[in-house]
Amino acid sequence: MAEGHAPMKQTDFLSRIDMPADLRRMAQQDLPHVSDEVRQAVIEAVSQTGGHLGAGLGVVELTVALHYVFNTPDDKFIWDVSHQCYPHKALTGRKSRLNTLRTGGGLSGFTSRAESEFDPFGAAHSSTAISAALGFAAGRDFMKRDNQVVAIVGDGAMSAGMAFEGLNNVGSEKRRMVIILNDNHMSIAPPAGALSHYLTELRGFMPDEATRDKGIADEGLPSFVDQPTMFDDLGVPYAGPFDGHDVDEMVRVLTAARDHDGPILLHVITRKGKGYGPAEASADCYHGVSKFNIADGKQAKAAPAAPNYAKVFADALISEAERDERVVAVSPAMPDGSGLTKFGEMFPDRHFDVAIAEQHCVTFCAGMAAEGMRPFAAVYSTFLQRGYDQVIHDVAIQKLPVRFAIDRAGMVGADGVTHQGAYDVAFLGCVPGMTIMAAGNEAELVDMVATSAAFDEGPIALRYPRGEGAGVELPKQGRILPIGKGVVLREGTKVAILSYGARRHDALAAADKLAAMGLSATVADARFAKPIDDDLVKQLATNHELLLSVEEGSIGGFSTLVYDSLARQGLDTGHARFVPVFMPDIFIDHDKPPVQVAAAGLDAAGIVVRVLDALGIDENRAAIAAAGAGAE
Ligand SMILES: Cc1ncc(C[n+]2csc(CCOP(=O)(O)OP(=O)(O)O)c2C)c(N)n1
Repeated sequence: MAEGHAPMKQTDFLSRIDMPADLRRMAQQDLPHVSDEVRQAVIEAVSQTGGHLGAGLGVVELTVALHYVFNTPDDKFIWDVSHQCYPHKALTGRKSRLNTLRTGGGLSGFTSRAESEFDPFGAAHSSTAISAALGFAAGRDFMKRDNQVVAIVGDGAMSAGMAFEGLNNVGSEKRRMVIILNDNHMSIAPPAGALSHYLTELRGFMPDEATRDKGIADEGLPSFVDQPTMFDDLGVPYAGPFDGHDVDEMVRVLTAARDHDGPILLHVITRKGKGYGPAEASADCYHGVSKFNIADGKQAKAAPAAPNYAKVFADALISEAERDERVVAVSPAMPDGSGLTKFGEMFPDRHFDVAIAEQHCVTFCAGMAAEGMRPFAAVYSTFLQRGYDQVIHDVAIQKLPVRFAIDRAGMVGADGVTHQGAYDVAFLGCVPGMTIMAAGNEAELVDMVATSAAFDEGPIALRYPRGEGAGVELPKQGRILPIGKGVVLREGTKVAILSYGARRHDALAAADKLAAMGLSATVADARFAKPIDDDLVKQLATNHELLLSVEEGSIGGFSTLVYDSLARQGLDTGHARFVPVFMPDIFIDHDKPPVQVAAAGLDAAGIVVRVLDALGIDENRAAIAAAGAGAE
């Protein structure tokens, strides 16, 4: 519950606000009440949908004050990561749809240009706001407009190289813009790195309320730090620290910042999860939650039917690390999500949380590999995109054995379009010398961890999806797989399905359905996209009428490598017709993962439909799809 106000009053203020202009007509003394009601609305909505809660609760007063002071949408707010934007959505015409957040067809969990003119820039990957805001400021100046631009950046996001690149440019460009450093002393996990220590020092300079009031009254944008900060030294004047939960203080400071000429950085101290007891009490401040019960904060999590892939990965890595002290694990700010917290507890000096720094993570691993270590870079597929040049330039060209453990590969569900793990096979597949594997199930993941630990010949990647495994038995110890070799799972005659990765169970289920229709299918698990198993491709292409590749990845990935194998071996004509099944070539929005998979035609029913289409068999496709959706 939001603090301080009885439920009766909850909608007295927010019900009068549809757009920020309505808020700006209110008296400043009403803003604490507005804040309480916004907080309550966010808690209620997220209790029904799940989503990012802690970050939004921490910026309620800041958001209310921002919309009170600035003239949105002419003035631009650029929310970094933008997982904290739910209060902003509540105040910008989307209040009635808050309970559709992150659900199919509902509001995005992030800012989205397509969704609202109050979202001038979309984000979900961190640390882009300063660069984008400077771009908006430069564009404004060229267009001779006079609107303000505000970047709101968390202390975690500030740890990334891109944030520093932006600051470096802001300090020399000197354009009129506001950077709000929203310091809640949390990333997803506790913040890592030296910047975090530095900010802790700055926070220590925050004086009491009376001194802050006097400083703001006297100077407008005072710095309470007793010497120039690193931001001042970079040419971006620093003001603060201020109390981000004091909405009056925020209004006064933001008004001064709005009228400031040139860049200014406001150091605003907030608390992640503020105003909701269970969030404040939890270690991760309810960064991301499932649906929950508001009264006690208990999250509705279905008991998992099988261990999730991240945990299986981490346990397998622990087992390798126990046998080999050269095995180390590196996570860019996602130790929990990657399952590595336990690894860190067991091997504190062999686990590195390098903060939100994927580029550094990759090159740091390259250095360790060059020195003879066996580093695992545990990075989500979507975030590895940021370390791509490092993969090529620092790792692959130098043939360094960095192990890329690529989690959340494939559909990610509610995080949606920005987080789909779609592209890794495509963007790694074109890099010379990469070895690329995908786990067909969690047992194969254990084998692939062992295989990569033992592989010193060059870079190697293993991809695995978000969520639960297929429920198969796990080996006690991983086996080292033969590099570049797939495996036939079931023999058939007419159709061959070559599965790459965790849609393997759908390929097998599709073969069952086809068998029931009198169509005999072979199913193979490719295991490797590169080097691809040419012999297996040849065998499947020459002994069947139809060859399907199945993968939960984008165009240009595994299917392209199968095409290439067929062409290189002269099998592209006069042999099996080739049907590539991959994710549709569109940006896929948020929804439940099974819905996304079915819509993409990657479930068993979708595979069957592709087979029937290719064979020209006129069956009732809708009925097949419906039966498939129920059965899988
Ligand atoms: C490039 C990138 N890497 C990792 C993430 C995952 N991630 C989402 S929010 C977050 C922490 C952000 O911390 P901070 O900026 O302090 O914001 P807070 O959640 O504390 O408000 C991380 C690591 C991401 N969104 N983008």
